[in-house]
Amino acid sequence: MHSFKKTAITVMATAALFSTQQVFAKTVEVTMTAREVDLAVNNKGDITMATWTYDGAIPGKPVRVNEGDVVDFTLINPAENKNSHAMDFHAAQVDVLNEFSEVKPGNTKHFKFEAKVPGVFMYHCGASPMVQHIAKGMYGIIIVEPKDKKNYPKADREYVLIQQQFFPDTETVSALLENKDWKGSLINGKMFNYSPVHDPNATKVLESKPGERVRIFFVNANINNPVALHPIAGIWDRVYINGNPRNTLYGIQTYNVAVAEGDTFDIVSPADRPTNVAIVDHSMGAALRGAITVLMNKPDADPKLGRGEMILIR
Ligand SMILES: [Cu+2]
Repeated sequence: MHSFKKTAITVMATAALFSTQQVFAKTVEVTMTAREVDLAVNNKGDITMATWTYDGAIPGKPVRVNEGDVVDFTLINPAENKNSHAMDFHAAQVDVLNEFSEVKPGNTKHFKFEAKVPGVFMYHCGASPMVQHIAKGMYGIIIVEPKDKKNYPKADREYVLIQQQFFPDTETVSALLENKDWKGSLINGKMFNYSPVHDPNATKVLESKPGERVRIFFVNANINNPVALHPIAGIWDRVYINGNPRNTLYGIQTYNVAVAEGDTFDIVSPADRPTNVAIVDHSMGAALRGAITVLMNKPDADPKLGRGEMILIR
């Protein structure tokens, strides 16, 4: 009797678990169009790059799903483009020769995958030569929200930051491979994008109120260099390696983000006073080329920033 009861409870609990998953799992349709356009990569607007992009912007739009969701993806490569393009979601477990294959101009590709592993992942174009497609701006982030949130406190604000090396000459692939002549660090597509302290033409910063938990979803889209991510005048409260709360570090000053890695960083600034933090790639050659982001913690922080669409400030 006792064992029957125990089994019955287990079966019921399992059924409840499955039904919960079925309620939350959904199919998320995502469509992107490859665009080959010139874009400014500095705040003044006088330095441009002949970019290849998803939907005409660097980075491509953030994709956000829940663990267990199915991503139903379509890539359109318009006939006016000169190059084949592709899509490689690091959150997918599929066939590189099938789902991730190249799409010629004038063609469209469609595939689905289940986002089984929670975390933050890079996506990028894998068309050949891949180094060139990434250096020209074809990348973004996919956030797979974890189901299990017991070790994942709710954030008050969330921001996406994606770093990329800028090469004025993206046509010489051999130079890209040798890491020669890179002149800038782009944060979400621009040098010193959110750093009016270092660039008088910068107009945007990240904002939060003192004491709020600010969560940074970070991707290193450099083609060659790791990123030493450090908050100047702060300490990372938590670093979730690969953005997965099962891999949590506490009280970290600097965390090294490998090329093509995504990590999540929480920072909680002092609650009793306004402060500023500069989020930098502490590799000086990258910081001084543009990898500095100001986070202002002030009582009148814009309530729209760090929420909804505004997790990525364009
Ligand atoms: Cu491409």
